[in-house]
Amino acid sequence: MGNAFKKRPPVVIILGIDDSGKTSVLYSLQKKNIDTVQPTVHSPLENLKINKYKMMAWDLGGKDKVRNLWRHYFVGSDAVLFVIDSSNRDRLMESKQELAKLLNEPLLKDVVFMIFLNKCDLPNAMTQQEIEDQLQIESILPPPQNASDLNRRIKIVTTSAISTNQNNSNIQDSFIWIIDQIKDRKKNFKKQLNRQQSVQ
Ligand SMILES: Nc1nc2c(ncn2[C@@H]2O[C@H](COP(=O)(O)OP(=O)(O)O)[C@@H](O)[C@H]2O)c(=O)[nH]1
Ligand SMILES: [Mg+2]
Repeated sequence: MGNAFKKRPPVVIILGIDDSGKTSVLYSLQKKNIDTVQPTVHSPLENLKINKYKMMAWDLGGKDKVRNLWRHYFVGSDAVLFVIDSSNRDRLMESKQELAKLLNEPLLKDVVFMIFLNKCDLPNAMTQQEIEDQLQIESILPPPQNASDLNRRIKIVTTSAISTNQNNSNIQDSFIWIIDQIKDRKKNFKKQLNRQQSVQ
């Protein structure tokens, strides 16, 4: 009998405040795979194919009023892709606040976090260093409770959803990193489980 749960592709939720470029990032990724994906009308749940791997992505709304709906997607998600508009200095703190909430969310404690500093093609975009100085990720992470908290899987990259081959491969590589991290996490989890069972 097939195990539907085990076989399901990894799920990523794409979050971030409105206008950061969440949908554009997804589109840019799909354009790259135009030969392999079926033409689909955009829906909140998109099926992706990254190299040989299947993945599912929730592209959720980021307006203030609908952000409280994000939590309904936490259970069952393997990764969060958090998108920041690096050209918008006025709203960087708003992004930081939302990111801090997510990083402190117990249901997301073990998921992989990928942070896109998007729109890096714009001339007024802040550099990664500038943004990291303001985000101070270390300061918004909850205090670690155990070893795995110390090794949270978080990566920050600059991206542009404007279609060029270089941008596409950047975004593509980031998704491959997400998939690798999810696989690694599952492997560790299985190892732990085996260890616990052998002790009992
Ligand atoms: N220059 C530039 N514009 C972008 C980029 N990503 C998104 N945009 C623009 O930003 C606006 C918001 O993008 P959208 O994907 O709808 O954002 P969402 O609300 O987070 O889904 C649109 O006008 C996009 O064309 C980018 O990487 N570079
Ligand atoms: Mg959108």
